[in-house]
Amino acid sequence: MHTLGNHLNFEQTTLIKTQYDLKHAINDGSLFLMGNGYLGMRGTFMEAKKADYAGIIVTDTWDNADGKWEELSTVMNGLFADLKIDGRSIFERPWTDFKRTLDLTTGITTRDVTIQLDDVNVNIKEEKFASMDDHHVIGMRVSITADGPVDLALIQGIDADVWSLNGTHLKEVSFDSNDLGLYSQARLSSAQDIIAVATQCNVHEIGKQPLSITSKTHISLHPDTPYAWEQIMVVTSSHETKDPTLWVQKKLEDLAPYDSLKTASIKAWKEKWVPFDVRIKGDDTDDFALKFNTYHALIATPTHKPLPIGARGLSAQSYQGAAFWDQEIYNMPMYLYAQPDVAKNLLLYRYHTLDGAREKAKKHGYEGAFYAWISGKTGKELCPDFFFKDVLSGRPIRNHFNLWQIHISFDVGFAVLRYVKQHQDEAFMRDYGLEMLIEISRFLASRVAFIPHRDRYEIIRVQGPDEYHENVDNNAFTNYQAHYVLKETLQALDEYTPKNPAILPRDDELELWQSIDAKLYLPKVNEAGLLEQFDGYFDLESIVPAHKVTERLIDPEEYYGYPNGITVFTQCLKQADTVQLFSVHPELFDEEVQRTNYHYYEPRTLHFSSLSPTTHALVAARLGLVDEAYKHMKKALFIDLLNTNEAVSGGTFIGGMHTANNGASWAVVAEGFAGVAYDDGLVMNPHLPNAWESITLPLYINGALRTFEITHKTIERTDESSGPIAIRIQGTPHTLNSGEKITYTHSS
Ligand code: IFM
Repeated sequence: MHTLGNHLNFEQTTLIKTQYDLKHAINDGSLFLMGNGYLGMRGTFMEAKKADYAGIIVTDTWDNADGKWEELSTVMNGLFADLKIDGRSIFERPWTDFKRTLDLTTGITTRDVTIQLDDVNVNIKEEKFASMDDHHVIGMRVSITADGPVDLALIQGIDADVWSLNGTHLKEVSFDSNDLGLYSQARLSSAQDIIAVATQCNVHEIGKQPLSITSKTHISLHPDTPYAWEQIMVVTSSHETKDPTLWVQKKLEDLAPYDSLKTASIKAWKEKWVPFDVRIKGDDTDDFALKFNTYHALIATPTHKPLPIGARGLSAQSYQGAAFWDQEIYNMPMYLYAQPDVAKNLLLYRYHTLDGAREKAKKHGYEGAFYAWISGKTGKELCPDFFFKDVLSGRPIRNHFNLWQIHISFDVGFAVLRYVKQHQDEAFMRDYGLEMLIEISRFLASRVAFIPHRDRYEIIRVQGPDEYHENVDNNAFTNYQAHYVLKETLQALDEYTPKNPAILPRDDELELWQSIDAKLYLPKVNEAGLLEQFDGYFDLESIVPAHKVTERLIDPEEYYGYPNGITVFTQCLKQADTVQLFSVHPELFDEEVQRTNYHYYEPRTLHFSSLSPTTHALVAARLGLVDEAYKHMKKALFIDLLNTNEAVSGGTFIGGMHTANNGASWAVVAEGFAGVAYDDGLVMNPHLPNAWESITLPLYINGALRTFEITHKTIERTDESSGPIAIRIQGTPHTLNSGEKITYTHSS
């Protein structure tokens, strides 16, 4: 067994914890999450309730219960079970020999615990999984044994007393039962949507409670009569079927036995892992931590329908279960290289939310598509105007994330272009992509300002990814990203004919776009080789290292950013926008410029965004700054495992899995250390950390999955598929057939 820290260990592909403390329940519930992109069942135990942060979060259930936060709902828990001894829950008794596990390859979690009674010990073994084969199903098997006689009351049922972050979503909860199982239906509080849950378990006696339906079984446990039960829950909503209750009833009728469901899920997981199964040789901990992050990225990603990846996936309702730019910039690369169908599905989600983006643009006086900063099902803006508080005055702060982080639209356009170029999906471009690009360019054209005395277009009053500096002009990341999308859109208009010609820009629009393409201000590198993050950034107070700025806090809970937080009039950054720019557009600046800027901005960066470590690791690795890259990669790999980031910011709960970081960890290995890129063909410029011997990397290329074994000196193709692969290594073109190996030398 290997130690990770925080009482966490691992053995091969299994995460293990041998200590239980309610204080860690929020975090543990996320770490041991089970899921399948449709639902996430928090890693809590059978007897857990609201106070233990029990929750099953189902995608496509957005609802606003408190009038402020529209978020995904937690649904009724059909896997509730408790064992009472003399009327007291096992939760209230001393536990010994506690061990919980999560097998990343099968998604199965277990708990093994002994409950100490006066003269008897009762051992409980609990096993659970969210089916990867049938997304509506979660199964649990529990077995109990005792070393002496004891009478137990087993209570099983559907519990609506679940954790919900911002208000109670489940209204008009009703319960029912028949010979097959227990049923519950609820209406979401603001939406008219219906949630239905059914549970199959051993029903002996039915007793109703206001918030749950339970069945009670008396068990006389003896050392030679172990007892076990299986409980299987199914769930759906009115987004999927007209009559959810009927649907779950039917589902119970046809339900396969527990073992068959489990076998099918294990098989589906095995297939799921094939394209994502990156191996790191040389450091077992890094290898495990990468797998852990990939597991969480996978279970956060809906694949059954075009729906968004939430910033905390399906691990908690924080960040509203909604998509940010994280989806296109941090989660997308893994899918672009390993399973492009999933990347396409995510882009289709953005296509289906075009109307929401159009509405947002119109509302604020612009044209085209201004994508929501926080985007749920329809793409309407979910980001409230007020969410941080000035802790010194108690007054709310108006942050402008929803209005000024306009880079979101260009990030979506950038992802469309990446996908189409890398996978030559012309049909996608004709049917969907072009329309998105046109609407994004329209938005840009209505958002830029022409400054006559400088004879150029500028993008003023924005907020870059570095959220501590709001209301800035000509943010380098935003301007370059906008320009790239516009330039490529103009080119795409020459190359592709859209399915629907009515979407094409008018001639006067085209003329304006060409003028913006020619005259959009793109900040240039100064004499010192530096690119200014935004106009006037270099005039701000320089504090190095950035952490020194925290000495100025009056209250530890103070918000650091706009309008007058401690970083605002300084060069201290939440994350560095120029480094961010290099991460998506390495082709725009030579390596020396990137290195100079990296060394300037990194010491000024607080890395208080969970997105920051992977961005820095990726850029540093590409630049051959291997130790620096590895330092940031280590941080990224352990953000969740070691619970390093704050769960509350400015009074708002932001805990749960850091899904962008989970997905981007894969990207750092592939695009950073293995140096993979797509530039009219596959490119590889590896820079492996000293601690690693090799990376085994499956990549989806030319319509099939190929595998590469990359060491400090060689790249070998290890898959058995036929046909050569063209690959540029350190600038030299090669072709690699299965079993062939190339020796390379470092360019830097
Ligand atoms: O999208 C990010 C943002 O850049 C920083 N705050 C958290 C968001 C969700 O991860």
